[in-house]
Amino acid sequence: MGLKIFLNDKLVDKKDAVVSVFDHGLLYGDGVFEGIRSYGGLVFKLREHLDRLFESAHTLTLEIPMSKNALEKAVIQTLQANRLNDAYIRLVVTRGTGDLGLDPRKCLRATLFIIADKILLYPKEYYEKGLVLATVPTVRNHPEALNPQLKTLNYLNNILAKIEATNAGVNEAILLNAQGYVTECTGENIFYVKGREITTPPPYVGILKGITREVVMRLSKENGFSVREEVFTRHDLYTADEVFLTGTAAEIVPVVKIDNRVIGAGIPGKSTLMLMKKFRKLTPKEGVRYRAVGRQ
Ligand code: PXG
Repeated sequence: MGLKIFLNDKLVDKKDAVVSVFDHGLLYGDGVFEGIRSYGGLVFKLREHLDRLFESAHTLTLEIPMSKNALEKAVIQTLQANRLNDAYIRLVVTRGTGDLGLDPRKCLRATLFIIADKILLYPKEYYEKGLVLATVPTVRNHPEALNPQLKTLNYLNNILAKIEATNAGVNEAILLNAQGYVTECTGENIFYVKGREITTPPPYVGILKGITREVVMRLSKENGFSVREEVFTRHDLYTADEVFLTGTAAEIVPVVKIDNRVIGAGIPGKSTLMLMKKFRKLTPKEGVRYRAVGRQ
């Protein structure tokens, strides 16, 4: 049995899961998405992901053709149809099919699809040895141009940064904003640890308000750290005890080198390792449970 995709209002075979070349998601990147994970038959923070999806769509005046409750059911239906207990879920809503002009009013109905598949985990060595990062020339989108808080289908800002990181021979990019403050990586938020303080940039510098970021801020407080959301520069990262990234795909991943400066002892730090352990305990607990299905 092949992969089943939820398209608009029903499950279809992968080969039938196609959208029009006139879809404005494709023609203009006009749409929104979420990347979600399930762990042992529980969709981690599904409600928070749906809230963010609806908020991004609201600002784009994009009407999602389904209620939040119906969408929650559709996600679970897709997981069950594919017999997945641990999965990566991609939820996409586009403006829909229109004409060759960019006017969204020409698109009568949004296109919605849900892909659920086995997760492609980051290599184990990223967690054991830590990542090497570099700041890249591409500046993060200005919040008054395309606010990074909107999780839209227009990811070229991030893709350009990723290309630059690859060209520089490092694992991941750090994007600064137009003022030179640290924002985030291409698909992860950034944190640094100094003593008993953990700092991450505030949303107004121009970042996606990551759901993992929120969880990690809470976990840090619960474990005796003071957590600050403050603007900072690369210097603060270079001189930190520890640096780590957070995201749905990455979870928590240590960083050991930035722009050729060794961070702390040059190995994953003890606070990062502690948070990674606590986070992994939490993932099969906080979210929406569904009936786990057979073996995978
Ligand atoms: N910043 C950016 C720019 C992101 O795209 C995050 C931070 C972390 O947010 P969450 O809510 O996941 O903690 C993201 C998330 C993918 C993929 O397939 C990307 C993300 C999430 C899941 C999958 O590239 N980005």
